[in-house]
Amino acid sequence: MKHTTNMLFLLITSFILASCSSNNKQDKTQPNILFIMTDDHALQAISSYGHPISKLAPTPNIDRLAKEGFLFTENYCANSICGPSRASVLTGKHSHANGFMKNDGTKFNGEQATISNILQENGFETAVIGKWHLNSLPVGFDYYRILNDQGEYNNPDFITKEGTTQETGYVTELITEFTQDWLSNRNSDKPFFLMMQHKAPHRNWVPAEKYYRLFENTEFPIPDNYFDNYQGRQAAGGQEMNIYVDAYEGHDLKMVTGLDSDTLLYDRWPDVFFGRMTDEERKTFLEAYRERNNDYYLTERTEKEKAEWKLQRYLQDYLACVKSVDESIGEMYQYLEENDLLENTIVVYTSDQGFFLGEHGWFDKRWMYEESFRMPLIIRNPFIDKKGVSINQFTQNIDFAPTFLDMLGVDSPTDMQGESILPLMESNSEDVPWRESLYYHYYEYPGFHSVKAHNGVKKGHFKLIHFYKDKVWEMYDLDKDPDEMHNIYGQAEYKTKQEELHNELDSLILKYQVPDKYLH
Ligand code: SGN
Ligand code: CA
Repeated sequence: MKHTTNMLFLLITSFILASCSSNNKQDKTQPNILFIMTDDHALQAISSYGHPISKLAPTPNIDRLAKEGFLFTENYCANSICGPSRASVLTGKHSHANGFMKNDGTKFNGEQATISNILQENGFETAVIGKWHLNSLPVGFDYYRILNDQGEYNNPDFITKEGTTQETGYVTELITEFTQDWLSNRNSDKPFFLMMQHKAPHRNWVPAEKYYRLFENTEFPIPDNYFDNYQGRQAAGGQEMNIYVDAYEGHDLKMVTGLDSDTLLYDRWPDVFFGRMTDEERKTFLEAYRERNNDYYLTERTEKEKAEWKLQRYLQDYLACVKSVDESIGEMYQYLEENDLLENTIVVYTSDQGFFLGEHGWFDKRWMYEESFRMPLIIRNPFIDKKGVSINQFTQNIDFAPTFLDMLGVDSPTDMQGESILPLMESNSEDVPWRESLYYHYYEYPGFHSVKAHNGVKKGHFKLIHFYKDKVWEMYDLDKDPDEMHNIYGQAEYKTKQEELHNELDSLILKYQVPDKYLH
């Protein structure tokens, strides 16, 4: 009897001690997820992926997540554009199956089975902070503080359940601050699922004031295919996303009307850029860019040199935006550490799709070509005792929801089309039976940047793309042609491979039940 009383006393004391050791009352064996998604963050701009651009603009804080976790080297999106990618992340489904196929004003149906609805029903505290861009308000979230539509870099509006408020400051820093505020004030009896969604580095690439001049003396490498002539690739010839043709000189490239001018050249959307700054902020901005803008007019340049100048301006601003994102990741890491959350919070880093950093002459995304099809994915999972592991299997954003549910111990609905990638992390990934091909489908045409609708399959190092409205096919051998410059479709030597890819595409269309009306 005495023994039992002692045991009971011990148990109660250790329980009290455990719950007093931090202000975080939740059971430590129950994981939380911090899901961080940036907007348009190219793999080429994350040092862990090893691209030469990122050597000049390193991302040490994002890299630390990879060093302490898993780097997915072959992760892809299902439809390389904002709203559709976000809808796939939330639902675990391809665009046709979740109903959000284009960024054309479609309203996301938040009542369907989403990761937030499911986790909320299963006792998780759910929140989304930052970019949302699904045209309907978040459903299944206990808390939201989201940007309006694309959001603004300077002094942006945020929407909460209480209404819209204009905040003072730089968007990346505000999102970090609001995320930490939520964590500090959350119901800490429950585990959380928190989506922190940065606007940066989305167009028009406005850096934080302290970083306006960060890369002003950095010459980034010019891609070999910057002056692509799109030979053999009909659809690529018709796009409107060329840095030296289509980028707005004032809005995107921050160019002014002449020597010492304070007026931007064609400021396409003053409301979201200069219109958001105070007079003082505009002045500081113009001063920071003055020397470089004057140099544009003081130095004679050929058309080719002007195009190269524009690439440098684009990359300097884009990477300066990334610098703030990386800093934000460092601040979140520190917050988790200081608040005793690092060892029971799974941190996921990704972007809504890939992005072109001058390859083919382009900015933007949308294509099934590698730069925009690929998505960064890094997961730091303290519940698995492995560090610095690369996973090279084909994963996709439709896998995110089933993976998160699996990691949190919640069943996935059977109609989710993605697969949990947790087994790839737990076992030796090479030994796990896994998919050998990926399905892709982009719908938004006509639309911004004039990229024709297409679908396709990637299998091994081969890719088949169908621009189905024009009945045009493309095929690439990525081992021989990683930049996708040589369309080998119809070439005799690839006949067998081509047939194999056609069959694979047909079987994926069946597997994912893509309605016939979307294939013509
Ligand atoms: C805006 C951009 C486009 C971009 C789309 C979609 N123009 O329309 O360049 O492709 O958003 O971006 S802008 O001048 O208004 O920035 S997405 O991230 O929402 O998919
Ligand atoms: Ca995007």
